[in-house]
Amino acid sequence: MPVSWHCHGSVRGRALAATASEITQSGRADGVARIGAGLSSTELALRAIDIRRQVIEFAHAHPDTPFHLGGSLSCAEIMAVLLGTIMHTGAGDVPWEERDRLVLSKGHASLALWPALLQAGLLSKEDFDRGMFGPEAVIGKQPRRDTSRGIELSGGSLGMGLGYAAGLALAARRKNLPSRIYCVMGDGECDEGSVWEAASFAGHNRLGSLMVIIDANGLQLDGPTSQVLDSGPLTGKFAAFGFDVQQVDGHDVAALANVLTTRSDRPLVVVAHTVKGKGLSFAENDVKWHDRCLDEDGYSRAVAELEAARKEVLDRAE
Ligand SMILES: Cc1ncc(C[n+]2csc(CCOP(=O)(O)OP(=O)(O)O)c2C)c(N)n1
Ligand SMILES: [Mg+2]
Repeated sequence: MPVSWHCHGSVRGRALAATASEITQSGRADGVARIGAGLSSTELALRAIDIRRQVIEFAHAHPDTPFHLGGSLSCAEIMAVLLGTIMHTGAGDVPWEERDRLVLSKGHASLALWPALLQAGLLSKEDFDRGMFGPEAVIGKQPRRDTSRGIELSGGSLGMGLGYAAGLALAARRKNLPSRIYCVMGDGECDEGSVWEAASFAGHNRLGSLMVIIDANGLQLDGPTSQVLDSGPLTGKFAAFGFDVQQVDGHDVAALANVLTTRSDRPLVVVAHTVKGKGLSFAENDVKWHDRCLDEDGYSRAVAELEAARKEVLDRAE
């Protein structure tokens, strides 16, 4: 079944890939401070809502398939900010080899990655129309590596992304490339031992182009992260491995953009405090929604709540 896709004015298909400056010029003059490549905080907040809307459209298109809704909804602002304003994606603005790379280590949140890649012009509407399952699909329940579309790593097995991202950062240094590497991880994922081997490697090598964003929503598959295996405080642990450490509200696009523009000769970890299931009142902070089907009633409520959130962002901008 083709996947229904949802987009507003700022979303562009691959064929219509816009450079950062084109997006700046097409941005609305809403008087809100402009960030990074030129999108305003209002535009980024709207993009995050578009991402959430597309997450539920995927689930609605496949009512019998459980999807990782909670962890996709919690990272919508992180995705919107990274691909909307922070990253040089290579979609027209920098030579392809010099592009920044996004490694979605928490690959089960791919439902948030697809609309963000669509917004960035790295995926197209046609890619969406190929569906999520079967040999023709380029998007799916977990990412399958396709660097030509900005899908830098196959995912699903937690704990693998940071080591890969550290390797990309070292390779970029050796090749003298300006690329930055962004690795998005879950807080539960930090229970994996491989994360700490990779962190040790990144700190030792002072991989300053590596930026790790932890979607710290406090929950994992079957309970609170603090109860399943408490890996906190993550800030102190990453600092001990040689990282610079920042904490932000992971739903505050301006704060996220601000922290992700900091530069140093050490890797950075941003602990982004988020709400699992963010945007759907009935799913927020409820571990039931980690991986679940969305019924018709849930879909209708979700659409209404996201439309209300959109209106609130627009009203605030006036
Ligand atoms: C190596 C490995 N073990 C177990 C799983 C099953 N699994 C999928 S998601 C998940 C919970 C992850 O929690 P967290 O990293 O906090 O993600 P989020 O809350 O953002 O969904 C688990 C255990 C997996 N994908 N990979
Ligand atoms: Mg979590």
